[in-house]
Amino acid sequence: MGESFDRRVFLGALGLTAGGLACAAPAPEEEFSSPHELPPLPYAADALEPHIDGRTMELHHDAHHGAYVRSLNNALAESPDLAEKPPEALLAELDAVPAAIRTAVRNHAGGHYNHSLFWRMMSPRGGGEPAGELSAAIDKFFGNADSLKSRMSEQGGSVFGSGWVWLTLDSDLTLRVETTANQDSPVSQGRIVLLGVDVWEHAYYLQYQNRRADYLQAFWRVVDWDYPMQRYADAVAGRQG
Ligand code: MN3
Repeated sequence: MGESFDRRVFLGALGLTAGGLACAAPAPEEEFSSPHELPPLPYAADALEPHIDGRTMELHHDAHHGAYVRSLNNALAESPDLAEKPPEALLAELDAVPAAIRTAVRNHAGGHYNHSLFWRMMSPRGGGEPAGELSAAIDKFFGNADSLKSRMSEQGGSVFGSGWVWLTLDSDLTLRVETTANQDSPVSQGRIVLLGVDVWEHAYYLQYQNRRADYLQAFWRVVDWDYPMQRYADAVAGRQG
């Protein structure tokens, strides 16, 4: 009886009933039992310094990307068939997602997918220039790698509010620079993502404050060209196969 009284006094001091506390604090295992998982960063959080600072990377990955994963799992909790699909499959067929959860899936599958790729587009050994087939395609569509970088930096700088700037590949192997708002992904437009830069303020504000252009320049110093080169080669091989 004493224990029960203490519990009531404790909950009362917090301004909560027992039911309220249960709602406010879900059991930890509930947060990690759903199908989508936060992938670890492929390098230490501070590995991209001085270009992108470790605290930004830590918050961006753990807090922001982590929240997209949790919210996606929550949105899909009542839809086991959809919950088994990888995020790119959900994004490619948003019309097949029930209207009641479509916006949540668009935002959170987009956030999960976009960030999962983004971490791998950067490396402590990054920078430099693209090579191989991708380099030839960039030259064909944009003139050279510098003009691609300029175009992406310019369009990334012009995104109003939150969004991304992308280098994408169409099914006819057209390369394109495009932007999306919020966490919308080019996958929903039928494109393959080769490269992308997150221009949400959370991606740079701690280090660069309002200087998005400086952050975009910093991205080119850590870009891992091997990633889009491999994706391009896979896409060309898949089209020929
Ligand atoms: Mn982000």
